Amino acid sequence: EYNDTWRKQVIYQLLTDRFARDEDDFEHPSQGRTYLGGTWKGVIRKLDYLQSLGCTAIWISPIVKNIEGQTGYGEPYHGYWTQDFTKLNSHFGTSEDLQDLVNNLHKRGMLCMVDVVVNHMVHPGTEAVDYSQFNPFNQANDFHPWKYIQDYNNQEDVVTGWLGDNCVNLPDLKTEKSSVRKFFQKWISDLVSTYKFDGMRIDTAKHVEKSFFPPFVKAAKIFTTGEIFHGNPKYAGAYQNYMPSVINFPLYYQLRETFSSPRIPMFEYYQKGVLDIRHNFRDTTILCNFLENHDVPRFFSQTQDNALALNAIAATIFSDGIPVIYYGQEQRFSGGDDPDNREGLWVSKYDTTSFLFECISTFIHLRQSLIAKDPNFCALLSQKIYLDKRVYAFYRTGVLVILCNGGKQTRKTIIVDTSSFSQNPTQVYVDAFSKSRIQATEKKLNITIKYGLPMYRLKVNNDFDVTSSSILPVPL
Ligand code: ABC
Ligand code: CA
Repeated sequence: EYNDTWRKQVIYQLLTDRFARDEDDFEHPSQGRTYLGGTWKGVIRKLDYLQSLGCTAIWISPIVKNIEGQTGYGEPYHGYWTQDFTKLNSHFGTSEDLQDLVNNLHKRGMLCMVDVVVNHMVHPGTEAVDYSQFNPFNQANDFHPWKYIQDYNNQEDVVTGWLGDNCVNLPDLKTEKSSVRKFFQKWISDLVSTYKFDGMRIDTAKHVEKSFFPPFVKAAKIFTTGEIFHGNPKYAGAYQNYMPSVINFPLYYQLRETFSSPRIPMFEYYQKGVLDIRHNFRDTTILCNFLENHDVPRFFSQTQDNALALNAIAATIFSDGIPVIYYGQEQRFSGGDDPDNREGLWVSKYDTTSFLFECISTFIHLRQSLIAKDPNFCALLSQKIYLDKRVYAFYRTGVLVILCNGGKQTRKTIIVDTSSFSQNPTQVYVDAFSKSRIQATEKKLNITIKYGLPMYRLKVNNDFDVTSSSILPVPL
């Protein structure tokens, strides 16, 4: 079943235009609101890079033809401004290039998730929309009347209103109309058979009525996760009755508040970031967990502390659910709001020895070795083993994850009672980074938190092999 396959993945979210060009030119411009030349061929060239990071799936930008030319918000280098659903975005390459990309991924045992936009098309400016330029929805009565969303607390308004503003507005499709739905069902089914996609991310999903999704997901026959951009777990959780997975915005907001500012107490993180989410979603093991994406300021635009960042990243990689790494996170990018958070990755020279790259790679390989040892890892929820104002520690099938939001100054020792997860009263544990060992005495484990870092104490059975090199001492 494809949901089980996806639970084991680590997804790398990339913006096709910003990830890699046909040829490397590290001096090429890397900022702004215009196409900068990233392509599907470019992605193929960097699959080794992704594999050394440990990611096993990629999420690419929407692939269909967008409008051409400048608007008040630049060009659609991000791919979200559809003009023609039946053609590809030629800036990203040809149909063959896209097929090559998916084939190359599959050869490596990797998966491809495509971003799809069904909520709207695009229209720049304030004059009347010329619907005839759209394909196939080329008449006004395929769209809701032009009226911007005014009240985000009114779901009817959120679903039928238009996104955007007078600079660039997004004509809202009548997704409730049966001809529109029929088109999309056939469209997605054809896309999947032509390009062999393994998953899709549905853009603006909270702006489409829920009843649209079950037949759409069914027609696609692939893993589906929806963008429900909302911090409330009850609101977002409701969507899991209509599609298998959603992007975990409730966790995102808690991570930012816990590890950035105002740094809420860990008690609150445990309640809101763990328990409330479990309470409101039918299955947390398939949510897509992230710390950054293309719509929010990067973590390092708000916080400089590497220790806090590593803790937050560890939370996305080891909490219930599927980790998503946003391209550039591994290079410690620090752009703020859109478009600054969409830097060309080439400025990093694709360095696989940078500090964050090695840390993230270590986390990911650790997760994968845990899954390899025990296939139940993905299905089993984490279990609280310690909680105080600055530390929340949990156990999950072979690993102890100690999250601390005290920052890099923190040095403290906690005592963990091992009886709830280990039968062996003198079990030995090894740290994932330093490889140093500690041993429980009478089911009690003393764990020293140094520099506020998350320390991974693993059960040693044979020997635990973490592929990446040891990276301490850490530049804090
Ligand atoms: C362009 C410019 C921007 C400019 C903007 C007005 O217009 O680039 O600089 O600020 C694409 C492009 C964007 C472009 C837009 C609009 O199109 O990528 O660059 O912005 O032309 C998805 C995609 C996104 C994409 C689109 C459109 C949708 O991921 O990349 O944008 O296809 C809303 C939508 C969400 C959408 C997001 C950008 O806007 O719901 O689907 N993302 C609140 C609302 C959200 C809202 C969010 C951001 O703010 O609830 O609905 O997202 O505006 C918490 C609450 C949250 C709240 C936050 C702010 O606070 O719990 O609910 O979120 O406490
Ligand atoms: Ca809509």
